[in-house]
Amino acid sequence: MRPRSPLPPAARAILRRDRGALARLITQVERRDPAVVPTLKALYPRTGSARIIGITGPLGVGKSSLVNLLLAQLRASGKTVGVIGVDPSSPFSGGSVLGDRIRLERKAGDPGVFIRSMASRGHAGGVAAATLQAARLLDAFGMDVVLVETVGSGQVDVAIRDIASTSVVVLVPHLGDEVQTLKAGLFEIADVFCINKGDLPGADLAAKDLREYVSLANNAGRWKPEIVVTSARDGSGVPELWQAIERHEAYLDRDGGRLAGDRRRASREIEELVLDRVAGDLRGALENEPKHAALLERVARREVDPHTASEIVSRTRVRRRPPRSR
Ligand SMILES: Nc1nc2c(ncn2[C@@H]2O[C@H](COP(=O)(O)OP(=O)(O)O)[C@@H](O)[C@H]2O)c(=O)[nH]1
Ligand SMILES: [Mg+2]
Repeated sequence: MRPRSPLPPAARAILRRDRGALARLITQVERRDPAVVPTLKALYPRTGSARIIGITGPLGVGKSSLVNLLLAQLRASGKTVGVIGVDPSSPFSGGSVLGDRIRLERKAGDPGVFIRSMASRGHAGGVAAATLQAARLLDAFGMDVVLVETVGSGQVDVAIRDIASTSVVVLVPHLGDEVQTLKAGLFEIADVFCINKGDLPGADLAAKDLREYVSLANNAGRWKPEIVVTSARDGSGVPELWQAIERHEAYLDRDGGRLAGDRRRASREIEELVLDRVAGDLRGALENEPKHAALLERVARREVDPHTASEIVSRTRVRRRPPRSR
């Protein structure tokens, strides 16, 4: 093995718990600045102790309100907490739909809390990747818990499984549109269902329906999603919500699920990174390499079809030149 190189200054700043450095690094991650990569590499071995909890579900169900209450409760029990809010953005305007920048007030000067709102512009995969790196920076920074609120954008919501060890799906009593959302894959990712706005009529019925739904699912021997009714208006059920999250976390530790989950997440992350790299390389090659220029020309002239061309390109790209020796 190579001797360990000294930590990059930005990585050292994170380990010193420098909040300014943390904010700057998250911005770099958000902009996909390649300069941040050595820091991310150096910090990776220092991560893995934070509990990363995803809070997801349709707009307006009370996710931000619940995050606020969970934050207060966790701080009261002495835990340090990072919060990441992923904003909804309109694919048409590229702007924020409701300007729903997370409405959380950090208790002035509390060093045990770091709140960050991330834009969700760009493709879902990119947003998820940036969110994962931001959560990991908060982990390296030393936060005990990282709460990640994702909003409304189905793909990002589902991608929370590739970021968080426990995913909470928040719903409200009158399931209408939410049923559609469930079909879109939210049901499969839930470790805990939270029926919020329990102060409104219908919460018990919704919980009962959901309980039936969960009991029908074929998950023998595996974790059965818990169902908790909360009201962010009066705070009821919030301690029970956290207990359900903790039970799931304990279950992961008991049955080797944490390592399995981390392995699955590693596979997804590496896949994304390799695809990014390959896509970049390939685009450059197709546009710049003379041998490909001739091929593109032939495809344009209908002498070769694009399928055959893709086979030719894949074959030549796989046989890579070995790295030059120094
Ligand atoms: N009645 C009631 N209203 C709530 C509750 N939780 C949140 N709300 C309200 O629902 C609206 C949306 O809440 P918000 O936390 O922003 O939802 P988010 O979009 O899921 O983050 C706000 O007006 C909240 O005051 C609740 O438990 N009961
Ligand atoms: Mg919100």
